[in-house]
Amino acid sequence: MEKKLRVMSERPMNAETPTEHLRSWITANTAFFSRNQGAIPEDPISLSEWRLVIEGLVETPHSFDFDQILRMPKAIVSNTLECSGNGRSLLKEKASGNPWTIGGVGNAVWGGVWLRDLLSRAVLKPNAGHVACEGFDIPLGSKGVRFIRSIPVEKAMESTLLAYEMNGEPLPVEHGYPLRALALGWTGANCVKWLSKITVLEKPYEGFFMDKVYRVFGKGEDPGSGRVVTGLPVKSIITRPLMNEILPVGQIAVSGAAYAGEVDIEKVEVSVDNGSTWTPAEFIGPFEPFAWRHWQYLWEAKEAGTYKILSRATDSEGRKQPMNAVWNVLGYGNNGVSEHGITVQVS
Ligand SMILES: Nc1nc2c(c(=O)[nH]1)N[C@H]1C(S)=C(S)[C@@H](COP(=O)(O)O)O[C@H]1N2
Ligand SMILES: [Mo]
Repeated sequence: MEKKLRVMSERPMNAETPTEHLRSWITANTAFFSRNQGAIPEDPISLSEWRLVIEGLVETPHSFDFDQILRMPKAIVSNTLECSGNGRSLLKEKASGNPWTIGGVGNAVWGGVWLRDLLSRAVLKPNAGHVACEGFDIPLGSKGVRFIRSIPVEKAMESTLLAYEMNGEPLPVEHGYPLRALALGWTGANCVKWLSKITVLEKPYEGFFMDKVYRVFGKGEDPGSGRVVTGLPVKSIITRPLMNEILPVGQIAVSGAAYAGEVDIEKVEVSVDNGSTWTPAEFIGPFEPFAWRHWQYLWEAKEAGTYKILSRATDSEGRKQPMNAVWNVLGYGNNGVSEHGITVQVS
């Protein structure tokens, strides 16, 4: 594996995509960020040993082998995956966790099967309310807690893919080989890698990765009282120019990406005077549900000086990025305009 990433920790492996690699609409597998609570399996599991068990509140529990999955109707969808903590290090007040800048995000075209097709075969019982996904990665903590996350049954039946391909290649080991969940448009924490078991429950699964983390809560508050992270909030990032770049007077291409999870991006505006005036950017590249939209703004920089460039996205439900992010203890969901601004020198 030859990765082009900025490594934040080796064990577990947590690494972000360098900004230059966020400039293409598809993020190359070799440049895609990597976020892990446990150890990435050293070797790919043998497909003849692998099974996906479906149990709990279903009429007929199932154990699918990989061939059965491959024989099911295939779906190919784009999805921008972002870690809940992306942007954390840009918050004005420090929050604990991996110091992501903007690179805890990437966009890929995923091939796989709809979770609904598997759940329909097993037949949900009437009291089915949540669907818990379990990964077979080896826990690193002393308590040995496996990565298990549940999502509401509505999300599982509507728009959750189980992916075995990423950008036309078999799902890479570090991204969950042979099969991972993708709750489309929801934060990475809802997208369990190395899937081995799905348990249908009445209520949300209770466990460390549901109750202690991936919740939005303030100082002195009980983590379990916080809102569980789900859909991505509306956000934009600037990928060109780079922070502190020195540029000649003249036309400067400002570009980036904007995304809002399950919702489309309606508009992106750019300010080169730290928010006094705003000009619409133009969209470039593909427009697909659940995927980011790339944009650019051609700025005529007439005078030398120091400039703070900001971008601000609005989604199709009229929600705008806030000027400043709402702080929380674990620093989730930083979509602040100001936090994501970049400063350049024009000379
Ligand atoms: N089994 C398992 N799945 C997991 C994780 C994990 O540690 N173990 N991390 C989650 C988190 S927090 C994120 S952001 C995404 C990251 O996916 P990636 O490493 O493919 O980019 O995987 C999610 N799925
Ligand atoms: Mo994450």
